[in-house]
Amino acid sequence: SDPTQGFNEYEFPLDSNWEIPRQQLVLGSILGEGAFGRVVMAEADGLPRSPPSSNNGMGTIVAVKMVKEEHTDADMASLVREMEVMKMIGKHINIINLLGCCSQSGPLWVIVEYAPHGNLKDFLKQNRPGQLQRRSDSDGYLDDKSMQPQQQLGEKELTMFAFQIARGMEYLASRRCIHRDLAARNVLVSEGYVMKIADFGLARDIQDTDYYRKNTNGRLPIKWMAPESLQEKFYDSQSDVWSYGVLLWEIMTYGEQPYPNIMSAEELYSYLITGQRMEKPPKCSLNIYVVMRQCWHFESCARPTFAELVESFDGILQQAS
Ligand code: ACK
Repeated sequence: SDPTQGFNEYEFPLDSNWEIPRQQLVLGSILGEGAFGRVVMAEADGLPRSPPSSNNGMGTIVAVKMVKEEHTDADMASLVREMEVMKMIGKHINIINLLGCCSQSGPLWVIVEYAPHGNLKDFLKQNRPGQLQRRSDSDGYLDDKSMQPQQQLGEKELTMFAFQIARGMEYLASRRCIHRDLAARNVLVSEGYVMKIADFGLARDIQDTDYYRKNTNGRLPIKWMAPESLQEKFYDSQSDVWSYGVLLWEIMTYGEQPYPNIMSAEELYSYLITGQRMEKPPKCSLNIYVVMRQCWHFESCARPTFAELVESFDGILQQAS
């Protein structure tokens, strides 16, 4: 067999704005695997764009996206497209930013910011009030040392999370980027509990993707979809606003599963078209529930824009302080 298989399988044009010498990266453990690829933690030396706070003289911790050994050409095309979308969109504090890439003589590595606290859904579940926390660096055993006092995730913090995600989405929408899968599982929690929207550059081929199939957690992503996406596979920034409303509900319930009794897309659509919506979560203030309900207007033009959502949360946060 060809020894270069899976090594120099593809050739990419050199983009000197983003290319980083491969020797500057030391790959570590696998953070996760998706359908198309893999995300690996790595330590990087001398990244020009690394924030000083994350560089303690030992190199910057980054996340590296790559395809798996058993990938198809379509998987590789999707990763390249994701990288190109990230280059085009530019930087914002509330999105996972591209740091660089290794594209020459070897496998394609797309280097992005690392978010140490993982995805928002699990983060919320781990920080439910009145729950003993297990430190992420513990050895897997629950003992006194691995318990930490309850972190204060109150309404103020949750509202701040919602505000930051609205800002990230406002930026993406201003760059003409439609996310199509906005949910707490696709928001990552960075240092200082900064919210960062992930996977916004993923090519989602709406015709080919079977959104009605369960994801890896056995859950239906349809529960985040706007009625027009369910019915006509139509997506725009206003359908992202609907999903943002469901994400807001996830935040205010500390990561509960939306519509627990709904089992299919047909059932969900008839629930929504008859005007039914999820109730106000117990810990959610009325003004935030009003915003949630505005995001769930059946008519997409009646929903607020992300710019208006940023304004609303700005006001809510000022009232609270
Ligand atoms: O949801 P997770 O725990 O967080 O599992 C997925 C997995 O890798 C596959 O996407 C995690 N992941 C992805 N990007 C990053 C990142 N930049 N920082 C930390 N974890 C990440 C993600």
